[in-house]
Amino acid sequence: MADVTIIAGSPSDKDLTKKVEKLLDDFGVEYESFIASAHRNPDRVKEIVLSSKARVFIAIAGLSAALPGAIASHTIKPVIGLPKDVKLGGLDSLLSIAQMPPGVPVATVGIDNAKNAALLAIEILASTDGDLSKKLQEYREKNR
Ligand code: RP5
Repeated sequence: MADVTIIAGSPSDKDLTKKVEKLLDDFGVEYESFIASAHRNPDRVKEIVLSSKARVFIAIAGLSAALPGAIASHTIKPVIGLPKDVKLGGLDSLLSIAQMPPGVPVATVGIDNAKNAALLAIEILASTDGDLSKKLQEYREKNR
């Protein structure tokens, strides 16, 4: 069963999706990946979120980047937004993801920082998984 549900807003977000998947693979974390846009396929986004059994969502989006917030509107599970640089150096996407209305939070990582999106999801999972926690400690030590 997937512990992480990844949703990207467009096939053009594939580069970041692959980087997130690579790190989750390295840690042996199971995930499922979808492409669905908050603006182009809102019903599909809702369907994916409501049927997901994952414990955390990663949402990859550029431009107005409504996707992480749209996901958060349908779930109380943690949502990590990964802003993509499409225009304006990705600042549009970063601010859109960060500026959620009070009451519906979305976590965000740096622009194009797929590695941190995956690591933050892993940290959330590791808080209740001793083996994963150990792997994360080793990863940190290795990267000191
Ligand atoms: C966003 O618009 C997507 O997440 C993507 O980053 C950006 C451009 O989408 P395409 O026009 O390439 O489909 O919704």
